[in-house]
Formats: sequence, structure tokens, C-alpha cells
Amino acid sequence: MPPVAFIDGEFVPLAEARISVFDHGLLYGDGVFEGIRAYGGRVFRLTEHLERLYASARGIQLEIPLDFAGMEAAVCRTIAANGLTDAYVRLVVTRGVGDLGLDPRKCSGPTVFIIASTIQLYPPEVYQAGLRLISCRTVRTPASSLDPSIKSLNYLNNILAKLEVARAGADEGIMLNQDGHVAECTADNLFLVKDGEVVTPSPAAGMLIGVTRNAVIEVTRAAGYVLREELFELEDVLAADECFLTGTGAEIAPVREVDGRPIGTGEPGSVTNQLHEAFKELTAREGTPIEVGVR
Ligand code: PXG
Repeated sequence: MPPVAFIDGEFVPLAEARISVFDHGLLYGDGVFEGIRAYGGRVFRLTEHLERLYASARGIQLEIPLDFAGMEAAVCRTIAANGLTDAYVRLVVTRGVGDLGLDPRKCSGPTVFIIASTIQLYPPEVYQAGLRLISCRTVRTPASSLDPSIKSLNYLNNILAKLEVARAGADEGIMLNQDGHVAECTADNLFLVKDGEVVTPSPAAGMLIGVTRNAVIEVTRAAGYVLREELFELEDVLAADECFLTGTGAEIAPVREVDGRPIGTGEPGSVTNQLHEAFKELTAREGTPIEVGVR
């Protein structure tokens, strides 16, 4: 069966899937999205991803034309229509087709599209050796300008930081907020281990509140560790015993250095590895079965 995309209620061969050049998602980054993963025929934390999608849409006053159950079914049907059991799903809702002015009121109605693909994972070496990070000069957008907890299509803040990462030849970059507190990475959340306790920036730092982040917080507490959400600075990252990143693609990825300085021993830490194993068990155990979701 040829790969298909869901576009506004219909399945279209991926090679023929098109959206208008007048779509404000393209012209202005006016829209919201999700990156979701399925493991072994189950969609991981689908409800949480859709709750964030609808919250992001509310944050930009965009009304999604499908209800929650309809969107859940659309995601599962797209995965099933592509014959996938392990998948990376990109779900996008744009303001839709308008004219060449910014005015969203002139758009005829939101565009919804869903692509289900196989995921490009970090290579296994990353989990064995760890990632090399830099601290970025590009400051994370303050909530008063565009709340980073909204997963909008406007990703230029992160992309400018990612260009710094590429220029430095590193793997990922730490983004600080306007006050100099660590917020997150360009496409992942960040965690530290210090003196046997696990710490991650509190939402007040201004970040995308990752679905993986929330799952890792649960797994960490279930494993008996103290988990604190608090504000901290780059110096605290450099002084940590371990550091790891979380995201739908990365799961839990160890960090070996920041700005050329080793974190802890400079090798993936034992707490990081333990939590990654516990997280993998969760993804194997939990999730909305695709065949249940399609109904
Ligand atoms: N922060 C930001 C800024 C993100 O974009 C995360 C954290 C982690 O969130 P989840 O819910 O996935 O645990 C993201 C993840 C990519 C890619 O290519 C990643 C994201 C979006 C688009 C692409 O790695 N979002």
C-alpha cells in the first residue's frame, strides 16, 4: 500500500499531498503541531499530546475543526492506513488558506494534516557516548512575546539556536531565558542529576512542557528518586553529576559535555541509564492501541 497523508478528512497518497501557497501556516507560521510516537502498535501518551495540541490552539485562538475523539481516530487511522506499528506522527493544524495579509479572520478555516512515518532515531552511539552540547546565545522567547509552552509552527527561535549548534559542530544547544535561567534545549527538555537527586527546570523558566518530560518525572519518582522542578543556571549544569535530554524522538539521551567541559565523568551516568530503561518499559506497557483508537 502506498504511504498516505491525512489532509482535511481525506487520505491522499503522500507523493501527491499538497497544501496551498496561501496557507497561513506556511506564510506566517500561524498554526500548531505535535510530534507523537507509536511503539509496537500503541500510541504513547496520545491523550497528553492531544491535550497539549488543543491547549496550543487555544493559546493562538485557533479553533480545531475536529473534536478530541475525532482527532484521536484520525491519528490512529493514519498510522493504520500506512501499515505501521512503530511510527513517528506529525500532526499539524494551520490557520488555513487566507490572502497575503496577516489577518487570520480572512482565512477560510483551519487546515489539518497528519503524516505517519518511521522515526529517525539518534544513532546508538549517542546512547553509548552521550551528546555534546553548547550553550546558545539565542535567548528562548519570553512568555510575554510568544509563550514557549505553545507548540506553534513558528520555530525560528529554536532554529536560530540550532544554527549556532551546527556552527559549533555540536549535537544540541541549551537555551536560557531572559533572566539567565536554563529553559530547555532547541528540541528537547533538560534534566540534571546532582547528589542522587534529579532536577529539571520548572515551567516558570519558560519552555515547551514535554510529554516525555512529564513521563520521565513520573518514572523518576516511581524509581524512588527525589525529583525537583526548579530554576537553575548554566553553572549548575556544568557542576552536575549527570545530565540528560528528553523528547519524543530522543526518549532519554545522555549528555557528555557542555561547551567542551565534561559533565560528571564525561560518560553516560548510571541514573540516566536506569531511567532510560524504566522509560522504555513504560513505552512497551502503555499506550492507546491503534485498533482501539481508529473507532
Ligand atoms: N522542547 C521543545 C522546544 C521541543 O520542540 C521538546 C521540548 C520535547 O517535547 P516532547 O513532548 O516531545 O517530549 C520538543 C519536541 C525533532 C523535533 O526533530 C522535536 C520537536 C518538534 C519538532 C521536531 O527532534 N519537539
